[in-house]
Amino acid sequence: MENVKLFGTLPSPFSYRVIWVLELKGIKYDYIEEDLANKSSLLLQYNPVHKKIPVLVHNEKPICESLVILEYVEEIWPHQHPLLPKEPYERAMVRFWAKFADEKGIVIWILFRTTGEDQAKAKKECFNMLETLEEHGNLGTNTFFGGENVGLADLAVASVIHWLEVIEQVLEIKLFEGTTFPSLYNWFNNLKDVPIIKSNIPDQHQMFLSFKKQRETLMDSTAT
Ligand SMILES: N[C@@H](CCC(=O)N[C@@H](CS)C(=O)NCC(=O)O)C(=O)O
Repeated sequence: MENVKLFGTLPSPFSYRVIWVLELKGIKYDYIEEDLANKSSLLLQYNPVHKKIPVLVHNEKPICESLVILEYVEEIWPHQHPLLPKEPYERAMVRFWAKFADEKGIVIWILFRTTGEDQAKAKKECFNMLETLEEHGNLGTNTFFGGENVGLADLAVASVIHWLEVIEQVLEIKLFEGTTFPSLYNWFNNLKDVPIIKSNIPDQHQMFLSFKKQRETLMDSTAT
């Protein structure tokens, strides 16, 4: 009997990557909400290196780092909603875009935390990231990054784009627009229409209220 637990916080984009894969593959799991201001001894025990969520605990064995977790889940349950295409080159491409999202996606949090020149620089980097995904992601030909099914790269990129849209609202800016990035915009709408994603994606208005408060607190603390 499989025992699967997910330690996360909501609405962390990294937690959602794991929630989406477990839901897509139909794996039963218990979700444990962590308070990152007061981390549980279990979290510290399971992730002594980074002390971060998400952690997936499979039959008492912890796995850390969201992309590593996704690859692990794929290896353990390969037949239920495969996350990677069959052909090695296509698998490599999907991994390339997942890594790209992981490395470049961090810029949305820099955008969220900065003002002035630093924010202008982050905005430019964010625009460049979107432009690269638009130009090189092959989304004009494919519905999703790996072809016709939602896979590893889609989950990684969605955990940047969905959160970016909220950050844009808080900062009252607009970078991710359908007119500038038509293929990427279309891809995201297709992804949000996938029933499992649709019913497991955090509500952007709720996120907006919470992120707005966080931004105000941040600005107050840097002003003093
Ligand atoms: N690279 C990690 C990032 C995870 C991460 O940044 N988690 C944040 C919450 S969104 C965290 O646990 N922060 C707690 C801390 O830094 O102390 C992954 O992909 O899992």
